[in-house]
Amino acid sequence: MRLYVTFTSPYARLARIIVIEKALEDRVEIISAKTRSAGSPYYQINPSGRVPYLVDDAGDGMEDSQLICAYLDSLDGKPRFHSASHPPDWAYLRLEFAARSMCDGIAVWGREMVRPENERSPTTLAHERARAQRMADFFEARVADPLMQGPTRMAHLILAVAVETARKRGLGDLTAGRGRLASWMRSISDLPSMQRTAPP
Ligand SMILES: N[C@@H](CCC(=O)N[C@@H](CS)C(=O)NCC(=O)O)C(=O)O
Repeated sequence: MRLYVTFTSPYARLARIIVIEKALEDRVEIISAKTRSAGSPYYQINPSGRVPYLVDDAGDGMEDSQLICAYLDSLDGKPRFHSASHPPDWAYLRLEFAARSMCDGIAVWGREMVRPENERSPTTLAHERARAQRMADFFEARVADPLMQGPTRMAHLILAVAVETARKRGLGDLTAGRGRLASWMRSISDLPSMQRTAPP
């Protein structure tokens, strides 16, 4: 299989984490894609131009970290980061999708920050800065929840990647003044899969 990534994308990082966690490194080749570039040869592979993008053993391509992580996690028939519980675990899913929402905002911030300074929107940056603070407060109040303390699931990985992306992209340390989130982050940031996928 081939996994197209950029090493700065938080979404591609989630897929790379699952590759490591599920011991798929021998089966998945990680390929650096040229995104956001007119005429990039990558557009012949994935017309949306986004990463992550996985081409499976049958040659079928799929995009979006949510689908790719679930697919990779399911390959051995023993998913660890996703549950197929019936009825769905709504309490857990609420946390996972809140973490995704936080990550989406931080990704918008990151995208804005890679633009030349005179092209950045102060309105967008202020909006995302405020959203990130609200979401950090939200998780400060919830990381003690058993759902955020138990075995690592996608919600944990997404929140940790979001907080680390914020720090890396100049949005600041969202754990500052948030002791519970800070100590929760320390434990997850120590995972070898988090350390090995840290953004450059
Ligand atoms: N919802 C998608 C988001 C993917 C995404 O936005 N990727 C960004 C990098 S963080 C990208 O490829 N941007 C290039 C572009 O928009 O052309 C996912 O979860 O995979």
